[in-house]
Amino acid sequence: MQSFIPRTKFPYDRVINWFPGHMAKGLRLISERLNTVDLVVEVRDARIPLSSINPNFEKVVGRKPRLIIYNKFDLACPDTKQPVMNAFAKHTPHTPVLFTSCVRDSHIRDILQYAATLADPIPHVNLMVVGMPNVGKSSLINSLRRVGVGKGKAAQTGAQPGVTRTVVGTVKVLEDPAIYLIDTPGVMVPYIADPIKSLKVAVTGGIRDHLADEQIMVDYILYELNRRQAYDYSSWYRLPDNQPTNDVNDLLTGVAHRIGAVVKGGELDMTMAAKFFLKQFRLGKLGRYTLDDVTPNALDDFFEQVKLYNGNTSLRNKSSLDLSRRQEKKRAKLAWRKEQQKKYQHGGKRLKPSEEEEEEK
Ligand SMILES: Nc1nc2c(ncn2[C@@H]2O[C@H](COP(=O)(O)OP(=O)(O)OP(=O)(O)O)[C@@H](O)[C@H]2O)c(=O)[nH]1
Ligand SMILES: [Mg+2]
Repeated sequence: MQSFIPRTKFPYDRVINWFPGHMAKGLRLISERLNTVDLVVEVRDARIPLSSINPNFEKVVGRKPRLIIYNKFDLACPDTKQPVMNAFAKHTPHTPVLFTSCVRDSHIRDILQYAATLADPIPHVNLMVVGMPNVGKSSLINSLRRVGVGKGKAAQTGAQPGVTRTVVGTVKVLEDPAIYLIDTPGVMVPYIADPIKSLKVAVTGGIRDHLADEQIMVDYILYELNRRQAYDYSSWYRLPDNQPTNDVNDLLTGVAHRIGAVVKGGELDMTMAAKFFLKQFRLGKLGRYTLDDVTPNALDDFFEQVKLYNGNTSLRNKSSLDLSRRQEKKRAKLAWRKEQQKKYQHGGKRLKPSEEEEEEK
């Protein structure tokens, strides 16, 4: 072990791009539905807090009040949260950021609580969930619905990206105040210029596996594990002398033997081994890892280069006078309904106005 020196670089120059038609259409529909939306919930992947930012959303939804959710935090390195929160507080102080995991009800309650605070000026809160593919948008909607109104799945989810193909909704996730959600298809950046960035998105499941070579993805994970001296894989997959390796073929040979991935003639099935290893990584079985550099300097550099929208779009700052006509209409309708209920109901019995007037006398 002492003599093992991990690779310090991962040379990779192929850009993996994926932007099928349903994404272009999805982005258009998101833009069209925006005027009925009070808050955009942009979901990102906590394992790649920078690489899962889609600059397209800045253009399309940037000027709407927005809540940023870093989901799948159960799979990311726990140390990711603080530096990322600090960087956002410094560079985009008007945009709230939460780290969540769909399986943690307390995280889900935090989102509901935040959305409920908006119900002060607005009677019905309409939320639209957007984000890159496979970050957990639909899972989040199902979790919000389960925790908020105790109801079952409303949105289809899946381990591969591209499950939600069109804009779907609205789904009620809270009764009082009334909160509704719209699900949208994951939208990829049409062209990712940085090859490593595209590889990170693929490794975390944002790009269809057949477009990114599984063995290269495993090689990249191996490189990242070694960099962190996370060498447990060498004993789990019984590598020679339990020694770590820089060679993906050594790793995949160990994995193939361990899971019995053998094809006709006794040859090892390296693709099956790569798929298995990738799945283990994505399920968090190898540990919690963040693939983007989240040191304060790297975060500052990122914010210098990429200008994220930082307008004060917070709904909390809006007085009722600032509300849109649609919201004012909703508010007036609700007030009218409440008034009618008070007027016509008495002890659960519906009274005619004249009867009630009689009583009032
Ligand atoms: N570990 C973990 N897995 C999650 C979490 N949220 C979602 N997932 C899993 O991630 C995968 C993708 O979830 P979806 O909800 O379908 O993702 P999506 O963003 O709607 O994906 P598209 O509709 O394809 O854009 C599923 O296998 C979920 O079970 C989370 O917080 N933690
Ligand atoms: Mg979905």
